[in-house]
Amino acid sequence: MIRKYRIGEPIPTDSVVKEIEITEGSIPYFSMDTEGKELSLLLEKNDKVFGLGETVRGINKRGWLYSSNNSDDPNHTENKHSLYASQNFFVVFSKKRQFGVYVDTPGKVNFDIGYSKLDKLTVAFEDFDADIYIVDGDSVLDIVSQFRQIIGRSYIPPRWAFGFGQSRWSYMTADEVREVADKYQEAGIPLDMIYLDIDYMERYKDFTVDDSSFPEFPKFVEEMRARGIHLVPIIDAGVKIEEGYDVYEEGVEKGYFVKKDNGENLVAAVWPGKVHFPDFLNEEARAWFGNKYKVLMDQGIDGFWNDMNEPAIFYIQDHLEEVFEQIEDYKGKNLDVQSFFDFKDLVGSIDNNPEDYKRFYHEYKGRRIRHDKVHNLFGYNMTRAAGEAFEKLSPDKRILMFSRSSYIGMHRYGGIWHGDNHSWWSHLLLNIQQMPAVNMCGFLYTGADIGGFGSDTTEDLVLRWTAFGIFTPLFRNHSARYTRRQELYRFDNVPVLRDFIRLRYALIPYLYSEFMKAALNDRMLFKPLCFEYDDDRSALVEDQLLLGESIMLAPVYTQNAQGRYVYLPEEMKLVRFRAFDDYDEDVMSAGDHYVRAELNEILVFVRKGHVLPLAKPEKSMGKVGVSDLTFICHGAEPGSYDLYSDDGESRVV
Ligand code: MIG
Repeated sequence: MIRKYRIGEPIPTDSVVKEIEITEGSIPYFSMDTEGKELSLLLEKNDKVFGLGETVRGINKRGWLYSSNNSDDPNHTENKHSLYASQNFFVVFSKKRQFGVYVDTPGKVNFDIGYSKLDKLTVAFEDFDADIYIVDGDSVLDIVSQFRQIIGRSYIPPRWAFGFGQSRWSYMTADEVREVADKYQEAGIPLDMIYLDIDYMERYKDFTVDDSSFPEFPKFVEEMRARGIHLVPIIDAGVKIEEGYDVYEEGVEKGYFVKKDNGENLVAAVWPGKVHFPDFLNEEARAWFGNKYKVLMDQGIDGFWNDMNEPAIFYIQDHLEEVFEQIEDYKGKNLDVQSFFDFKDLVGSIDNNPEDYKRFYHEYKGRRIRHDKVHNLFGYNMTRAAGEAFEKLSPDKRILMFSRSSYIGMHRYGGIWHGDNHSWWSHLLLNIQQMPAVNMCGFLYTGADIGGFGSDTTEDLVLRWTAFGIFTPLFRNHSARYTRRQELYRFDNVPVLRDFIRLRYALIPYLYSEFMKAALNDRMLFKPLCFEYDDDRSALVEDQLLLGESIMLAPVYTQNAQGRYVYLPEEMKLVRFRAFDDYDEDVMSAGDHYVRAELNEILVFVRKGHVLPLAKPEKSMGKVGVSDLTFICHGAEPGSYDLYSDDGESRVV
């Protein structure tokens, strides 16, 4: 049962697609403090709080302050409060009680979950306007499914997007991209996608291709397709200000860019230098921008990633000018310590400055609204622009789309990647822990940058991270320019990595079936153990996940480990994979076990009464079939597994 309560006059977000009548009266479970502008409830000792999507820290969110305030922050350390997303749904549960809460409001929301006081949960938001949905159900999974039903079906990518993808910020030329394809081919490692970062564009202009470094682009796209590889270009939120550039000129002429108080277009700076931001919240502007993807689709492109859409801002022109003026005051003066820090701050706080989000306005649903009030909807609506356009531009075939920034509702139009992580062991664990939380909020097609984006990676980290990554729907190795190169063929353990990637392809019948079943039935793909097992121990496990109906994962995520402790809530069959056709099996009893896992081994546990189908790996997704399967069974017959299969590209109605 879902009840909807309204506080004040919330700005609509279009995240909930089902009509639900407003219930009058006080919101269950919470007490409301109108003056302090917060809702609060007391947590009991055994209450757990799961959800909130892509956030820092563990699966159980108790013990920290999370702030929904979409931020371009490339350092996902545990002292942070905000990452790129606002996914305001969580579930409170223990054996005694369970309920879900969705806080639907487009501005900043603070979730204090046992931070100020260990046993208190408060939800606070500045303008006290929100729709609050309270979800009651028989179990956590039931609560999540009910919630997912009201927000609409999750985005379904083409089947090829379950292949492996290689990316790096700094593939500068078509030849460099060819080399990546060649090296993968020589190494015998399957590859379905190569991602193009901002360097493919002509001076970072959206929907352009640099003709000198990527000549005859349609031909190049075609050449790569013939080798089984989809090129997936990036699109940024900012549109370069440049005379003669059609996107800029049309946007200005039609008034589709966000505006300042005085009605002028806001001038900001990002990679292209000075830019305007399209007003994705304005329906007409959204349709216009969405249609631009056609320029690249006409050249054979069938997948994209949307970046910098928090929006990330290097500086705002007006702010920069203010800084230059103020800097004059410091000239020639003897700076004391305080004025030195003020001076430093003046310049240092110019990018992604929260105050700058108050300097521009949107035309949203017939009203002019200051950006900070709807900040968390920006990336969502950029991706919605693409998603809505794809339905018209490509009515028959699914298009790959995922975004960095998000809000619930965007899950209908695209997936997400988990942003700029680092090549740190702690971020492998974070990747594991974020998977169920984003699923709860409707995001199924997701994955993190395998091997880590920032900082220099290490071979063992790449091995362990790839060993987990083979299970995530979006499976992409990506890294930042100037960091150590981390394409898989560069490491000594190429044969091991080849076997890992081939195992991914062998798992496709299972992974795709489970993904499709989750999408079509509003279910989760990755679940914490306690969503299915109600013993007390399962509720404390933060580093193992159930994936689909048949298996449990226990990834190794620590440096120099040769195995790990694994908790089994019931008897399971351990499958220690070295390759799709090289593994040992061992039925293990419920309880705690130390399980060996060398760098070349991947642990999978098959649940009792379940089956894991395996295909023959192929060098790209197009060839992976669903006939000629082998089955790893644990107290079940092969025929009991419900395989989902379709052509993998037609839109699902
Ligand atoms: O300011 O396009 O998260 O994946 O490689 C950095 C360059 C901009 C941030 C993305 C990252 C991408 C990078 N971008």
